[in-house]
Amino acid sequence: MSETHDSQLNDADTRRELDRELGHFHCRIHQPDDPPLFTREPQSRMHALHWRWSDLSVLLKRVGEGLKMQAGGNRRTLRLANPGLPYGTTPTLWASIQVILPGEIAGAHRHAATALRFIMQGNGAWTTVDGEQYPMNEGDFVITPSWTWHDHIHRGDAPMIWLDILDISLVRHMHATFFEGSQVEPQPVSDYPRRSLQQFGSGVMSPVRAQHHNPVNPLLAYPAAQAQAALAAAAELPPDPHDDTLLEYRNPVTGGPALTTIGTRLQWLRPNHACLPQRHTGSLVYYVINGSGRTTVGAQKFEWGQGDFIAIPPWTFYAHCNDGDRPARLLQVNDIPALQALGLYREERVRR
Ligand code: 1HN
Repeated sequence: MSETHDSQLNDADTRRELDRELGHFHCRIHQPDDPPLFTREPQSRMHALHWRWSDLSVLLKRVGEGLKMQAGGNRRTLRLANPGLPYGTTPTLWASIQVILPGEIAGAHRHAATALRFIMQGNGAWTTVDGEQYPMNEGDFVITPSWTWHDHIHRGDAPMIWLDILDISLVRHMHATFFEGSQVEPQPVSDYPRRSLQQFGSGVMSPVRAQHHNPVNPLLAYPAAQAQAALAAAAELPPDPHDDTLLEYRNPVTGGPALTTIGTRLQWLRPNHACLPQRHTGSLVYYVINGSGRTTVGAQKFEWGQGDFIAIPPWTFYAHCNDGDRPARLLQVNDIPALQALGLYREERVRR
Protein backbone atom coordinates (compact mmCIF):
# COMPACT_ATOMS: atom_id res chain seq x y z
CA MET A 1 0.00 0.00 0.00
CA SER A 2 1.42 3.38 -0.95
CA GLU A 3 2.15 5.90 1.74
CA THR A 4 -0.40 8.40 0.46
CA HIS A 5 -3.18 5.79 0.34
CA ASP A 6 -2.24 4.67 3.85
CA SER A 7 -2.37 8.17 5.28
CA GLN A 8 -5.68 8.81 3.50
CA LEU A 9 -7.13 5.68 5.09
CA ASN A 10 -5.94 6.80 8.49
CA ASP A 11 -7.36 10.20 7.91
CA ALA A 12 -10.69 8.67 6.90
CA ASP A 13 -10.75 6.55 10.06
CA THR A 14 -9.82 9.55 12.19
CA ARG A 15 -12.57 11.60 10.58
CA ARG A 16 -15.21 8.95 11.23
CA GLU A 17 -14.13 8.46 14.80
CA LEU A 18 -13.87 12.15 15.55
CA ASP A 19 -17.27 12.71 13.99
CA ARG A 20 -18.88 10.25 16.42
CA GLU A 21 -17.48 12.20 19.37
CA LEU A 22 -18.35 15.57 17.86
CA GLY A 23 -21.93 14.40 17.47
CA HIS A 24 -22.44 14.65 21.24
CA PHE A 25 -21.74 18.37 20.95
CA HIS A 26 -23.92 18.78 17.84
CA CYS A 27 -20.87 19.46 15.71
CA ARG A 28 -19.45 17.56 12.77
CA ILE A 29 -16.63 17.47 10.21
CA HIS A 30 -16.63 16.50 6.55
CA GLN A 31 -16.73 12.74 6.00
CA PRO A 32 -15.04 10.89 3.14
CA ASP A 33 -18.38 9.62 1.80
CA ASP A 34 -20.30 12.90 2.14
CA PRO A 35 -21.80 13.97 -1.20
CA PRO A 36 -20.04 17.05 -2.61
CA LEU A 37 -21.23 20.25 -1.00
CA PHE A 38 -20.75 22.22 -4.19
CA THR A 39 -21.34 21.12 -7.75
CA ARG A 40 -19.94 23.04 -10.67
CA GLU A 41 -23.48 23.78 -11.83
CA PRO A 42 -26.95 23.23 -10.36
CA GLN A 43 -27.93 19.55 -10.31
CA SER A 44 -31.67 19.50 -9.81
CA ARG A 45 -33.52 16.43 -8.61
CA MET A 46 -36.66 17.84 -10.15
CA HIS A 47 -37.89 15.96 -13.23
CA ALA A 48 -38.91 17.68 -16.44
CA LEU A 49 -42.53 16.64 -16.83
CA HIS A 50 -45.48 16.81 -19.20
CA TRP A 51 -49.10 16.44 -18.03
CA ARG A 52 -51.60 15.90 -20.84
CA TRP A 53 -55.07 17.43 -20.83
CA SER A 54 -56.45 14.08 -22.08
CA ASP A 55 -55.35 12.55 -18.72
CA LEU A 56 -56.03 15.59 -16.52
CA SER A 57 -59.59 16.09 -17.77
CA VAL A 58 -60.55 12.53 -16.73
CA LEU A 59 -58.86 12.89 -13.33
CA LEU A 60 -60.50 16.27 -12.70
CA LYS A 61 -63.91 14.76 -13.40
CA ARG A 62 -63.21 12.04 -10.83
CA VAL A 63 -61.96 14.54 -8.26
CA GLY A 64 -64.97 16.82 -8.87
CA GLU A 65 -67.51 14.02 -8.62
CA GLY A 66 -65.84 12.02 -5.90
CA LEU A 67 -64.58 14.50 -3.31
CA LYS A 68 -66.57 16.80 -1.06
CA MET A 69 -65.57 20.39 -0.44
CA GLN A 70 -64.66 20.33 3.23
CA ALA A 71 -65.30 23.18 5.66
CA GLY A 72 -62.51 25.17 7.33
CA GLY A 73 -60.98 26.77 4.27
CA ASN A 74 -60.04 23.54 2.53
CA ARG A 75 -59.93 23.27 -1.25
CA ARG A 76 -60.68 20.52 -3.76
CA THR A 77 -57.52 20.33 -5.86
CA LEU A 78 -55.61 18.00 -8.15
CA ARG A 79 -51.92 18.54 -7.47
CA LEU A 80 -49.20 18.36 -10.12
CA ALA A 81 -46.71 16.28 -8.16
CA ASN A 82 -43.10 15.99 -9.30
CA PRO A 83 -41.70 12.49 -8.66
CA GLY A 84 -38.17 13.89 -8.21
CA LEU A 85 -39.22 16.01 -5.23
CA PRO A 86 -40.63 15.18 -1.79
CA TYR A 87 -43.58 17.49 -2.57
CA GLY A 88 -44.63 20.18 -5.01
CA THR A 89 -44.18 20.70 -8.72
CA THR A 90 -40.78 22.44 -8.72
CA PRO A 91 -38.27 23.16 -5.92
CA THR A 92 -40.27 26.31 -5.05
CA LEU A 93 -43.70 26.09 -6.69
CA TRP A 94 -46.78 24.06 -5.98
CA ALA A 95 -49.25 23.85 -8.87
CA SER A 96 -52.73 22.41 -8.59
CA ILE A 97 -56.01 22.57 -10.44
CA GLN A 98 -58.99 23.54 -8.31
CA VAL A 99 -62.48 22.22 -8.99
CA ILE A 100 -65.46 24.14 -7.62
CA LEU A 101 -69.09 23.14 -8.15
CA PRO A 102 -72.11 25.43 -8.42
CA GLY A 103 -73.18 26.80 -5.04
CA GLU A 104 -69.95 25.86 -3.28
CA ILE A 105 -67.94 28.16 -1.04
CA ALA A 106 -64.20 27.69 -0.57
CA GLY A 107 -64.06 29.39 2.84
CA ALA A 108 -61.77 32.22 3.87
CA HIS A 109 -58.19 31.71 5.04
CA ARG A 110 -54.82 33.34 4.69
CA HIS A 111 -51.28 32.02 4.48
CA ALA A 112 -47.72 33.27 4.24
CA ALA A 113 -47.42 31.52 0.88
CA THR A 114 -48.17 33.72 -2.11
CA ALA A 115 -50.79 32.44 -4.55
CA LEU A 116 -51.99 33.12 -8.06
CA ARG A 117 -54.96 31.86 -10.00
CA PHE A 118 -55.43 31.54 -13.75
CA ILE A 119 -58.93 30.59 -14.81
CA MET A 120 -58.89 27.54 -17.10
CA GLN A 121 -62.57 26.82 -17.75
CA GLY A 122 -65.98 28.15 -16.80
CA ASN A 123 -67.30 31.27 -15.18
CA GLY A 124 -69.59 32.42 -12.41
CA ALA A 125 -67.23 32.07 -9.46
CA TRP A 126 -66.11 35.11 -7.49
CA THR A 127 -62.99 35.49 -5.41
CA THR A 128 -62.74 37.85 -2.46
CA VAL A 129 -59.26 39.03 -1.50
CA ASP A 130 -58.93 41.29 1.55
CA GLY A 131 -62.49 42.53 1.07
CA GLU A 132 -62.26 43.16 -2.69
CA GLN A 133 -64.37 40.92 -4.88
CA TYR A 134 -63.74 39.94 -8.50
CA PRO A 135 -65.53 37.67 -10.96
CA MET A 136 -63.35 34.88 -12.32
CA ASN A 137 -63.79 34.23 -16.03
CA GLU A 138 -61.74 32.13 -18.40
CA GLY A 139 -58.28 33.62 -18.91
CA ASP A 140 -58.45 35.99 -15.93
CA PHE A 141 -55.43 36.22 -13.67
CA VAL A 142 -56.07 37.01 -10.00
CA ILE A 143 -53.57 37.15 -7.18
CA THR A 144 -53.49 36.47 -3.47
CA PRO A 145 -50.36 38.17 -2.11
CA SER A 146 -48.85 36.71 1.06
CA TRP A 147 -51.14 36.91 4.12
CA THR A 148 -54.23 38.27 2.33
CA TRP A 149 -57.60 36.78 3.32
CA HIS A 150 -59.24 34.94 0.44
CA ASP A 151 -62.30 32.86 -0.31
CA HIS A 152 -64.16 31.77 -3.44
CA ILE A 153 -67.90 31.49 -4.09
CA HIS A 154 -69.37 29.76 -7.13
CA ARG A 155 -72.57 31.48 -8.27
CA GLY A 156 -72.60 29.91 -11.74
CA ASP A 157 -74.39 26.77 -12.86
CA ALA A 158 -71.60 24.51 -14.14
CA PRO A 159 -68.36 23.22 -12.57
CA MET A 160 -65.38 25.53 -12.87
CA ILE A 161 -61.65 24.84 -12.85
CA TRP A 162 -58.67 27.08 -12.40
CA LEU A 163 -54.95 26.79 -11.93
CA ASP A 164 -53.55 27.64 -8.50
CA ILE A 165 -49.82 28.18 -8.13
CA LEU A 166 -48.28 28.91 -4.75
CA ASP A 167 -44.69 29.28 -3.54
CA ILE A 168 -45.39 26.68 -0.83
CA SER A 169 -42.13 24.78 -1.34
CA LEU A 170 -40.09 27.98 -1.09
CA VAL A 171 -41.87 29.06 2.09
CA ARG A 172 -41.45 25.57 3.56
CA HIS A 173 -37.71 25.50 2.77
CA MET A 174 -37.45 28.82 4.61
CA HIS A 175 -39.45 27.48 7.58
CA ALA A 176 -41.70 30.52 7.24
CA THR A 177 -45.09 28.81 7.04
CA PHE A 178 -48.04 30.61 8.64
CA PHE A 179 -51.71 29.77 8.15
CA GLU A 180 -54.91 31.09 9.66
CA GLY A 181 -58.50 29.98 8.99
CA SER A 182 -61.34 32.47 9.30
CA GLN A 183 -64.20 32.22 11.78
CA VAL A 184 -66.37 34.04 9.24
CA GLU A 185 -66.97 32.26 5.95
CA PRO A 186 -67.09 33.98 3.57
CA GLN A 187 -65.32 37.19 4.57
CA PRO A 188 -67.19 40.53 4.44
CA VAL A 189 -66.97 42.47 1.18
CA SER A 190 -65.85 46.11 1.31
CA ASP A 191 -67.94 49.09 0.18
CA TYR A 192 -65.66 49.48 -2.84
CA PRO A 193 -65.16 45.87 -3.89
CA ARG A 194 -63.34 46.67 -7.16
CA ARG A 195 -61.10 49.39 -5.77
CA SER A 196 -57.71 48.08 -6.94
CA LEU A 197 -58.93 47.46 -10.50
CA GLN A 198 -60.59 50.88 -10.65
CA GLN A 199 -57.42 52.62 -9.48
CA PHE A 200 -54.69 50.65 -11.21
CA GLY A 201 -56.39 48.45 -13.79
CA SER A 202 -55.83 50.65 -16.85
CA GLY A 203 -52.15 49.76 -16.73
CA VAL A 204 -51.21 53.24 -17.99
CA MET A 205 -52.67 55.61 -15.38
CA SER A 206 -52.64 55.34 -11.61
CA PRO A 207 -53.78 57.60 -8.79
CA VAL A 208 -51.35 60.18 -7.48
CA ARG A 209 -52.38 59.80 -3.86
CA ALA A 210 -53.69 56.27 -3.60
CA GLN A 211 -53.78 54.80 -0.16
CA HIS A 212 -52.23 51.46 -0.78
CA HIS A 213 -54.40 48.93 0.73
CA ASN A 214 -51.88 46.26 0.01
CA PRO A 215 -48.23 47.30 0.13
CA VAL A 216 -47.12 44.31 -1.94
CA ASN A 217 -49.24 44.90 -5.04
CA PRO A 218 -52.39 46.99 -4.89
CA LEU A 219 -53.78 45.43 -8.09
CA LEU A 220 -55.49 42.11 -7.40
CA ALA A 221 -57.16 41.27 -10.72
CA TYR A 222 -55.90 41.26 -14.31
CA PRO A 223 -58.86 40.62 -16.65
CA ALA A 224 -58.30 38.34 -19.65
CA ALA A 225 -59.37 40.78 -22.39
CA GLN A 226 -56.78 43.39 -21.47
CA ALA A 227 -53.90 40.92 -21.18
CA GLN A 228 -54.78 39.11 -24.40
CA ALA A 229 -55.06 42.39 -26.31
CA ALA A 230 -51.61 43.42 -25.05
CA LEU A 231 -50.16 40.07 -26.10
CA ALA A 232 -51.71 40.16 -29.57
CA ALA A 233 -50.43 43.72 -30.12
CA ALA A 234 -46.88 42.81 -29.06
CA ALA A 235 -46.97 39.70 -31.27
CA GLU A 236 -47.24 41.89 -34.37
CA LEU A 237 -43.59 42.85 -33.78
CA PRO A 238 -40.65 40.65 -34.87
CA PRO A 239 -40.15 37.64 -32.56
CA ASP A 240 -37.53 37.40 -29.84
CA PRO A 241 -35.18 34.56 -30.89
CA HIS A 242 -35.63 32.68 -27.58
CA ASP A 243 -39.17 33.50 -26.47
CA ASP A 244 -41.05 34.91 -29.50
CA THR A 245 -43.44 37.19 -27.55
CA LEU A 246 -43.38 37.09 -23.76
CA LEU A 247 -45.17 39.64 -21.55
CA GLU A 248 -45.09 39.83 -17.76
CA TYR A 249 -48.03 40.62 -15.49
CA ARG A 250 -46.71 43.59 -13.55
CA ASN A 251 -47.18 45.40 -10.27
CA PRO A 252 -48.39 48.83 -11.47
CA VAL A 253 -46.60 50.67 -8.65
CA THR A 254 -43.12 49.13 -8.81
CA GLY A 255 -43.13 47.98 -12.44
CA GLY A 256 -41.77 44.66 -11.14
CA PRO A 257 -43.48 41.27 -11.34
CA ALA A 258 -47.06 41.09 -10.01
CA LEU A 259 -45.93 38.98 -7.06
CA THR A 260 -42.76 39.30 -5.01
CA THR A 261 -41.66 35.68 -5.37
CA ILE A 262 -43.49 34.39 -8.46
CA GLY A 263 -43.25 35.62 -12.05
CA THR A 264 -46.28 35.23 -14.33
CA ARG A 265 -46.08 35.72 -18.07
CA LEU A 266 -48.13 35.23 -21.20
CA GLN A 267 -46.33 33.84 -24.21
CA TRP A 268 -47.27 33.92 -27.88
CA LEU A 269 -45.59 31.44 -30.19
CA ARG A 270 -46.21 32.12 -33.87
CA PRO A 271 -46.21 29.30 -36.42
CA ASN A 272 -42.86 28.49 -38.05
CA HIS A 273 -40.71 30.19 -35.46
CA ALA A 274 -38.41 27.75 -33.69
CA CYS A 275 -37.13 29.38 -30.50
CA LEU A 276 -33.43 29.03 -29.71
CA PRO A 277 -32.45 27.12 -26.55
CA GLN A 278 -31.95 28.92 -23.23
CA ARG A 279 -31.41 27.94 -19.64
CA HIS A 280 -31.51 29.82 -16.37
CA THR A 281 -31.65 29.32 -12.65
CA GLY A 282 -35.24 29.07 -11.44
CA SER A 283 -37.96 26.62 -12.40
CA LEU A 284 -40.94 26.96 -14.72
CA VAL A 285 -44.49 25.71 -15.03
CA TYR A 286 -46.26 26.17 -18.37
CA TYR A 287 -49.98 25.92 -19.08
CA VAL A 288 -51.03 25.73 -22.73
CA ILE A 289 -53.95 28.13 -23.17
CA ASN A 290 -54.40 27.16 -26.81
CA GLY A 291 -52.53 25.87 -29.84
CA SER A 292 -49.99 23.10 -30.12
CA GLY A 293 -46.27 22.66 -30.47
CA ARG A 294 -43.27 20.97 -28.97
CA THR A 295 -40.74 21.85 -26.33
CA THR A 296 -37.34 20.27 -25.94
CA VAL A 297 -36.24 20.13 -22.31
CA GLY A 298 -32.74 18.70 -21.89
CA ALA A 299 -32.84 15.39 -23.77
CA GLN A 300 -36.63 15.12 -23.70
CA LYS A 301 -39.17 16.31 -26.23
CA PHE A 302 -42.74 17.14 -25.19
CA GLU A 303 -45.44 17.44 -27.84
CA TRP A 304 -48.12 19.57 -26.28
CA GLY A 305 -51.64 20.75 -27.01
CA GLN A 306 -54.36 22.84 -25.39
CA GLY A 307 -54.78 22.28 -21.64
CA ASP A 308 -51.41 20.53 -21.16
CA PHE A 309 -48.86 21.44 -18.48
CA ILE A 310 -45.07 21.30 -18.63
CA ALA A 311 -42.58 21.70 -15.79
CA ILE A 312 -38.96 22.66 -16.51
CA PRO A 313 -36.20 22.17 -13.91
CA PRO A 314 -33.61 24.84 -13.09
CA TRP A 315 -30.56 25.24 -15.34
CA THR A 316 -31.89 22.92 -18.07
CA PHE A 317 -31.85 24.00 -21.71
CA TYR A 318 -35.30 24.35 -23.22
CA ALA A 319 -36.66 25.56 -26.53
CA HIS A 320 -40.20 25.85 -27.86
CA CYS A 321 -41.47 25.38 -31.37
CA ASN A 322 -44.94 25.93 -32.74
CA ASP A 323 -45.32 23.59 -35.70
CA GLY A 324 -49.05 24.10 -36.07
CA ASP A 325 -50.63 26.62 -38.40
CA ARG A 326 -52.15 28.86 -35.68
CA PRO A 327 -50.45 30.92 -32.98
CA ALA A 328 -50.11 29.16 -29.62
CA ARG A 329 -50.61 30.97 -26.31
CA LEU A 330 -49.06 29.78 -23.07
CA LEU A 331 -49.03 30.89 -19.47
CA GLN A 332 -45.56 30.71 -17.93
CA VAL A 333 -45.15 30.77 -14.16
CA ASN A 334 -41.67 30.92 -12.63
CA ASP A 335 -39.78 31.61 -9.41
CA ILE A 336 -37.38 34.06 -11.07
CA PRO A 337 -38.35 37.04 -8.82
CA ALA A 338 -37.31 35.01 -5.76
CA LEU A 339 -33.95 34.12 -7.34
CA GLN A 340 -33.39 37.72 -8.43
CA ALA A 341 -34.17 39.04 -4.97
CA LEU A 342 -31.49 36.72 -3.57
CA GLY A 343 -28.92 37.54 -6.25
CA LEU A 344 -29.03 33.96 -7.60
CA TYR A 345 -30.45 34.53 -11.06
CA ARG A 346 -28.26 33.53 -14.04
CA GLU A 347 -29.12 32.77 -17.62
CA GLU A 348 -27.52 31.44 -20.79
CA ARG A 349 -28.92 31.82 -24.27
CA VAL A 350 -27.72 29.91 -27.28
CA ARG A 351 -27.02 32.30 -30.17
CA ARG A 352 -27.69 31.45 -33.75
C1 1HN B 1 -55.10 27.42 -1.42
O1 1HN B 1 -55.24 28.20 -0.34
C2 1HN B 1 -55.93 27.61 -2.53
O2 1HN B 1 -57.00 29.51 -1.66
C3 1HN B 1 -55.77 26.81 -3.64
O3 1HN B 1 -57.86 28.61 -3.37
C4 1HN B 1 -54.81 25.82 -3.68
C5 1HN B 1 -53.04 24.58 -2.61
C6 1HN B 1 -52.26 24.36 -1.51
C7 1HN B 1 -52.41 25.13 -0.38
C8 1HN B 1 -53.31 26.15 -0.31
C9 1HN B 1 -56.99 28.67 -2.51
C10 1HN B 1 -54.00 25.60 -2.58
C11 1HN B 1 -54.13 26.40 -1.43
